[in-house]
Amino acid sequence: MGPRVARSVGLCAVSLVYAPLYGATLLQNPLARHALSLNGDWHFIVDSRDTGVGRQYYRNLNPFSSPGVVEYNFQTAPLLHVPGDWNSQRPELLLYEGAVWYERAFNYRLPDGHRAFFHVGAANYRARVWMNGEALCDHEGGFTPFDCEATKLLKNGANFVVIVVDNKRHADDIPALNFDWWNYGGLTRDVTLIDLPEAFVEDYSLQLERGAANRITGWVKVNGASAPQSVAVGIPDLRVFETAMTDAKGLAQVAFEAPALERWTPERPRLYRVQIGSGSDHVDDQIGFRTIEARGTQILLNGRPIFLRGISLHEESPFLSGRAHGDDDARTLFGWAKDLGCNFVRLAHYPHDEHALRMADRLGLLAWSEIPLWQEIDFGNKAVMEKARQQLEAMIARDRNRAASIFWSLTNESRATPERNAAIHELAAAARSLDGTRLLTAATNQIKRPDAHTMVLDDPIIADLDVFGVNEYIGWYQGIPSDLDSMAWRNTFNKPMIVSEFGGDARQGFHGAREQRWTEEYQDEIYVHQIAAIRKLPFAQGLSPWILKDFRSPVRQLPGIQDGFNRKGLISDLAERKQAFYTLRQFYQELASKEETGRAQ
Ligand code: GCB
Repeated sequence: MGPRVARSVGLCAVSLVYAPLYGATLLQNPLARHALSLNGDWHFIVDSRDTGVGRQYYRNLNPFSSPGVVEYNFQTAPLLHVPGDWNSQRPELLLYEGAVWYERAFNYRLPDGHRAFFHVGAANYRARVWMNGEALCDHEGGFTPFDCEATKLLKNGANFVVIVVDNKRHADDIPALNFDWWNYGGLTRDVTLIDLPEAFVEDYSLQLERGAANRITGWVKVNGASAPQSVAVGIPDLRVFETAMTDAKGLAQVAFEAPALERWTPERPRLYRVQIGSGSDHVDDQIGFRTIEARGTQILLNGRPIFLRGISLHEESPFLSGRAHGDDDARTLFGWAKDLGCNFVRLAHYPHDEHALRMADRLGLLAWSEIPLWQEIDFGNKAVMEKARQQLEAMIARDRNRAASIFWSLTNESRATPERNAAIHELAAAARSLDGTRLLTAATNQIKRPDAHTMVLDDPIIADLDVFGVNEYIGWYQGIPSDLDSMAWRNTFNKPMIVSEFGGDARQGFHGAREQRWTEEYQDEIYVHQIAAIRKLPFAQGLSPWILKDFRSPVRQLPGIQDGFNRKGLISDLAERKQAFYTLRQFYQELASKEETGRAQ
């Protein structure tokens, strides 16, 4: 569906109405497709008064050769690099929240009978696209990809594309008005133009069946075929070559044994080259196979109990404090996590870049992915929950072939209202119907404190989850670190728990007594007591303290300490390690060597 755009030229501000993408095409594995990369420099115009639609910026007119008054000119406008947020590229845009128009010209020739899809890895928060001056598509949601078929709007030869990206916050958005991270705007992930034959492999899912050592099941979806198609799935290293026929919906089911399969683990993250084809279309992927289950209070990877030695992280670049993207940022951030001794990362608080999940696959890091249902969301509002469903669906669809992805997380620290409980119940059902092979989780801080020494973990949404995360800030927002020593934790559900957040702010290089807040010593003291408490909890199956690296946040303004950064990082924004990094590392090294000994026995 095209955007509804007012056509009058003028100064009037036009507020954008966005059509839902739900049910639209979402290409599996866009990174492996034959594509023209549109990454690079784009011209931009800041539109703080929303006049660009009225002034028809999307037509990309030349003010010196067009009739009438044209008060813009992309050709002489400054440049922004894509992928990348605008905030960290231009000092004057550091705090900007509003619309920015992007324009880029390119040469193109689509082979006869082929189809072209305009792919955007992410645009925060709303985006509307015009191809050669014609409306192409809209998207809402700052961290999920979208693909718009542009076949009919493309020309052989010179083309141009215009996109307006708008990161204004609204109460009925996801996330909503307030959140503790930087609202980086722009085309923050890859932009490509993908060339596909008339009928092509749109999507596929291949998973190791639970409880089975080497049975792989899944499906392949073909788009654009008028009759049933044969699809082929090959895994050369396993001597697998299977074929199946598509049904009326274009879906072909596959199931086969792979006797020689080596299962993916964090220690040996074995990925197989998987070839999927139908007709003239072929796509290659790198897929690892493993199972993940929850049984009682345990988490089982490939049938064996695993303890998740984790860390939380925002998708913020390691050295520049802008939005991270691509392989290099992921390799650096995850490299730090590996150095800390992690086998697990909590990717907070929104779906991270596809490159990051693929890097986690390669490096052997299990991953928790979440949608940004962060704290105050309008759970009673059906339109908002429809957006939540779309973001959940896009996250699962994109990453369902990643061995690293083990958790879909539904919310972070939302209040336990009846509306929220009902909404999460529905989202959990939706997630299970989209992917029955992963575990559902959420991070809750709805903890009852009947007395100073007891925490009751009974958030009603835990009933809908397989594993629950608890965010608790004892020693920082509540009490002092030694309060943890005598704390009783009551798990009212017979389910595994992860301490999904704990921590405290420390300015790297600021030293003092262990009782003095904001020092590295105080942060370390929190870690010492938290680790001691977690050691005693039989149902704790992991932790992902808050957080790997200091990150920009507009609500952290303590001068000389925070200066616009949340300082709960184990590593500063300038990549310097704090004391607590080494305390956590020591704990993780001890756990890893015990695990190693256990495996050897
Ligand atoms: C939390 C939130 C996280 C914040 C953190 C903090 O509980 O989940 O987004 O950044 O606390 O530092 O307060």
